[in-house]
Amino acid sequence: MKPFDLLSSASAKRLTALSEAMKSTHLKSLFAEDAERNNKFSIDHNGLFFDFSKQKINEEVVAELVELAKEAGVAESIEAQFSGEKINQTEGRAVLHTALRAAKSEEVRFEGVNVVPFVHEVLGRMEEFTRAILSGERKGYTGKTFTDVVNIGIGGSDLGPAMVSKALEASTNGLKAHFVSNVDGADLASVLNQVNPETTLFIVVSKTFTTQETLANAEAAKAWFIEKATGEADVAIHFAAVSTNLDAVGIFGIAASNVFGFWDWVGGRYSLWSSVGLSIALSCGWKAFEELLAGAREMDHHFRTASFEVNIPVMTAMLGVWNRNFNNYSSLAIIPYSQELSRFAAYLQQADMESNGKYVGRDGAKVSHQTGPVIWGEPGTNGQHAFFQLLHQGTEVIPVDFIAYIQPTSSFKDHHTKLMANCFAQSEALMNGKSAQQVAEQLEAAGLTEEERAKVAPFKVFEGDRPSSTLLFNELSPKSLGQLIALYEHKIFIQGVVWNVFSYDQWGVELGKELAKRILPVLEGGQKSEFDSSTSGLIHRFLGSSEK
Ligand code: G6Q
Repeated sequence: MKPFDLLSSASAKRLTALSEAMKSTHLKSLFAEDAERNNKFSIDHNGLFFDFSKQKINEEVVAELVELAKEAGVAESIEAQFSGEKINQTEGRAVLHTALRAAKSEEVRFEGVNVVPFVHEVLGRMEEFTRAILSGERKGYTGKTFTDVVNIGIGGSDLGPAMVSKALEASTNGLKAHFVSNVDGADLASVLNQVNPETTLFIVVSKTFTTQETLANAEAAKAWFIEKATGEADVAIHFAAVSTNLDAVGIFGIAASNVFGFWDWVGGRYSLWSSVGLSIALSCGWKAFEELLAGAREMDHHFRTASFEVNIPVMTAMLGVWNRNFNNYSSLAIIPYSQELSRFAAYLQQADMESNGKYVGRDGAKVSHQTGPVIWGEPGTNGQHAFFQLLHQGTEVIPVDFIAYIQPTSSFKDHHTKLMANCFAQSEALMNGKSAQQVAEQLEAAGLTEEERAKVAPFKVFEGDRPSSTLLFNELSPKSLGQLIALYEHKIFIQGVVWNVFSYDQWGVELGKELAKRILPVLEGGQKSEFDSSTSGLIHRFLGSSEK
């Protein structure tokens, strides 16, 4: 497929003109002029209501964004990805996380071979392992039933499982999950302080099994365990591994029956659906894991078959392109009104920024347009008492994705009503703002004199006209979570197509892995090496102080 140059495309030129024209129209007047606006700019699909009517768009903009998607070859790209083409060209790999959630009856071919039976073979082993652990059939070295699982991994081998497990643990049954990722020993120490070696299962998760942080944590956890247990033989009972590098796992000393593989056509940050999700299955139960996969599969089907106008991932992606490239908004806030999704923004930050935070186009030359925005966020209402000030009155416009659920997840039903009132009020306020006249009336009603009013009024005015979308699900369940994650995965993919970047490599991460390896031997005292004056200054100070 020939590289797509966003800014020289015909639809981009029209979108630039439309964005200029839209500048003089306030979002609230778009609502005032059209009673049907919410119906026009929303998609109701299988338990999810996607409301994008508070985006700064009109019908012409939407039609042009759809045109742009067509011009960029989105339909062809979707088919190329789903059918196992090696679209990750810089690593020479296919991108088939969708095959991980394919039904047993489906066929997904990679290099002529249907991979679905391999996927289901591993799923079958995971199910059996999960069942044996949760039923108490497999016990710890002193004969006790397992109570805790510690996932040792980082990046894609941590963020997805940690986010999902946190989101579903309260509504499901399984082991208590802990996640150790950082090579800061404080991370491991704090988890080891909470668990009992007799009843704890460790899962070392590393696609490559070469990642410094994970190997350091795994070795330390193993040493801690051996010291507490009756000997090295107990490692076979308490340690499992997930990796594509089975040789390295063998050298580490994990029993082959406790090793779960996956494939190089699964990117780290897209791997929670594979055996990387073993800690999800163990902490939430097998049924929940299966439902998570089913939810993602449902979204895959919608993505692959719905026409662009009513295709939630495609529309989400194209609205993001509209905001990034035609309105110059450089970041996107992700605000779930759900405490269970407290790790969702962190998860999405990796999925999105590691995929599309790239300035080199598919032709190897620097792109001439903006690519991935900064993704960040925290759950509401907490965020309201922290950074929402900047969303409402900061000098830069920051679009927001609100994520909310109609059904409460706790028995405190009144809390949920309050939570939703806050969520809806925030998107309303960002859109409407508060006019000088409204402020004047409020201040007058509060009894302020004219002089007092004049003094304080400018600070209390909100321009509004700030865009947001709301993803309103019926309920937070494994299925709806699967839908949500798959939705964003597909959004990221489509944006990569439009921005003409390779979304599935991560050379920035690889760089980090290389750099520390050069400095570590110097800090360990054995080697000399040349650095810039700042780096060597920091090294000398570290060595000087740590020697004292
Ligand atoms: C994800 C990235 C990265 C990776 C970690 C851990 O897409 O490649 O976050 O997941 O660096 O890598 P390993 O799983 O190989 O330890």
